[in-house]
Amino acid sequence: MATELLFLSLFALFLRTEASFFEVRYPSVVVSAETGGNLTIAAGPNGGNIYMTPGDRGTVFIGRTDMLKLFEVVNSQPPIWGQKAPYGPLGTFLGGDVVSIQLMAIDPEGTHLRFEKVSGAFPPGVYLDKATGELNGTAPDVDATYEFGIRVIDEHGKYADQTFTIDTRERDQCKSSPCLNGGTCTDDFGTYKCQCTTKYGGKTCNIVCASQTVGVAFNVKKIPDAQMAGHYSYGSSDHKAFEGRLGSSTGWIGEGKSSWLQVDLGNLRNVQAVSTQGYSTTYTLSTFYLDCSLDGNKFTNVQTVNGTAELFNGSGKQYSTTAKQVFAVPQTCRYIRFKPNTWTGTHPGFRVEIFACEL
Ligand SMILES: [Ca+2]
Ligand SMILES: [Ca+2]
Repeated sequence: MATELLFLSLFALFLRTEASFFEVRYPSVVVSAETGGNLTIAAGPNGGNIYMTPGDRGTVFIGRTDMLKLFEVVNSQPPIWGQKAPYGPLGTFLGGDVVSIQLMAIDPEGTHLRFEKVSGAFPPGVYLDKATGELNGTAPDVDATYEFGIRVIDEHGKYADQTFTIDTRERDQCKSSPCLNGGTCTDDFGTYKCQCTTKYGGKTCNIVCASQTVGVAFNVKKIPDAQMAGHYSYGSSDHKAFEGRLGSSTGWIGEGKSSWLQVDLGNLRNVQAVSTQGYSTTYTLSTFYLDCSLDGNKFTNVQTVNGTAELFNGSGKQYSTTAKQVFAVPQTCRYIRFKPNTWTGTHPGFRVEIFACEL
């Protein structure tokens, strides 16, 4: 021990005096420095080893490189996939099914793993959690096979790739018989379509069209003012077409039989009924015809089952009473014209609502 201290003291002395050369020889080790700055540590001639042993929480640096860390990285093994190799089918999912799959991999060194997609495509609606390796989402409603490559990477940058597949199958959305009231179901991708019988409409044929207002009425006004027009209005009167709304305090007044009040529904609809009220004791509606048009240009009259123009009833003298009239034959129309035929008082004056389903 005393000898070791002596050598260390000598070593320090050489450094303090900025020696350009020194050489320390001990029975089994040589430490030498040259003027050029090279330092040699050599084991002695008897096959000795050289050990560089850091403290419990220390390490060994060469330059700025942590050698223990470097060896850890060099020796680190890539992660190992737990799934079938080299091809991993992850399952078959019906459209709309919840997809929840944990990709399994381990690192022999036990470092934290992250996951990345390196090729292919996930099913639309399915996503990878890069931190946990979970695939989550909802299976698309199509018959398809999705193939994708996932790379699992450890904290040393070592990685392993694996290819997986997910199969999806289209679900029969008609299986639950969603169409009501005699409607016919057609399956589609992610949805279904109902072909409703005549009187019904809506996604599931749950709407009775003759009870479904389009919203002309004054307190609803789904039909904007600009979609109402009057022809041959009374004395070019102050009463505008848009006043002809059921429940309005005023109404639309026409000159006579050649006058009409038109409502543009904005799109084609399955029209099945109308309601009217008169305007006042002077301006009423007793009977009327209806014209229907797909394009606002060519109009045809709403007919009975016999093919003759159907004559509808208003409320006549009971002008404030609402008279509802259901068509004998439902019509597909965008434009509806109310054409007064008879009235009490001096002129036809009235307010309207229309009942229809969206097509
Ligand atoms: Ca590793
Ligand atoms: Ca389907």
